Amino acid sequence: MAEDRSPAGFRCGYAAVVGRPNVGKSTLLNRLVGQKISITSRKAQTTRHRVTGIVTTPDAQVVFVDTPGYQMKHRSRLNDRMNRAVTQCLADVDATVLVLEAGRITDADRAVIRLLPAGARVVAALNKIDRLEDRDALLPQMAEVAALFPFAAIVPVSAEKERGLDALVTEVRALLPEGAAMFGADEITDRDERFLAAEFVREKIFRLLGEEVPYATTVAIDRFEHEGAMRRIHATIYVDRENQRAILLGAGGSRMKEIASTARIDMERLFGGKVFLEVWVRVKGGWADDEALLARFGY
Ligand SMILES: Nc1nc2c(ncn2[C@@H]2O[C@H](COP(=O)(O)OP(=O)(O)OP(=O)(O)O)[C@@H](O)[C@H]2O)c(=O)[nH]1
Ligand SMILES: [Mg+2]
Repeated sequence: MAEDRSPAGFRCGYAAVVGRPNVGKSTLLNRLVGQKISITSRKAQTTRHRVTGIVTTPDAQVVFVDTPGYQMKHRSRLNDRMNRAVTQCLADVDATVLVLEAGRITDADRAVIRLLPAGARVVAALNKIDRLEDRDALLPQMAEVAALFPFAAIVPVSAEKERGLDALVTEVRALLPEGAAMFGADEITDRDERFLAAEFVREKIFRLLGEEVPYATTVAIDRFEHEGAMRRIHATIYVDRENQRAILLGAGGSRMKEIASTARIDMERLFGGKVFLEVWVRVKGGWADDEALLARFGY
């Protein structure tokens, strides 16, 4: 008999994680995987790329695919690409996790539900239940959610407090086809270190700066070299306008130093080795609407 690495009844497949901006999709992905691979912040539209997080249990391998928050308020070529990434992902997966915020179902959530392909197998994750003051509010909310779409299951969770995550994986597993694992049990993402390094820098910009600059910013890795156990990484932050460059640098370059040092700590934790990180800032006007630049920046 041919050797099969997976026992009978093993299930494996892709599960999209979708929802409006800021509902906690990336936090959920990270907590499911147990490592930070997708960046998060309090600001909407932090995620711009498709990022997978692989969860392997004794009876399943779920490849969760984090996606940008779907939104229609702000228009740019970058936003169009992000929305397209969501619809494309929905068409490619075996199952979907629709993330909603407990206590706050909005028109933006309904817009995401309208994107779900007919016949899609969807689990609704009602996230941030730790914020609910009244536990009794949960049941009527689940009834409200159930009326929106024929969900396979509705699971209350708290990504941040890691509540309900096993139940969520169980419900998603039930929607996947039977089959052998596609990835090794120790693999956690299909993204490489270069991508993750750029993302960690971008996360610090989202966390440390105000409402304008993060959206005018992207990050490219110019150099990524191994020197023994050490990684030498050169990154460039591109901004839209000259005044944003000054804001990003801060007095005497202080803000830039904080961005670089906090990003480096994240890299060292995930990569498991020392990182030497240098970050520059350059102005590239109109990059978010320039197809050629977007392609160059990996969008
Ligand atoms: N209280 C609470 N906050 C949460 C929970 N999950 C996520 N958050 C917070 O919600 C905010 C948004 O989280 P993200 O994971 O970045 O949200 P997202 O849906 O990926 O957002 P976009 O990528 O911008 O679409 C962050 O401030 C998180 O800390 C939760 O279970 N409870
Ligand atoms: Mg996100």
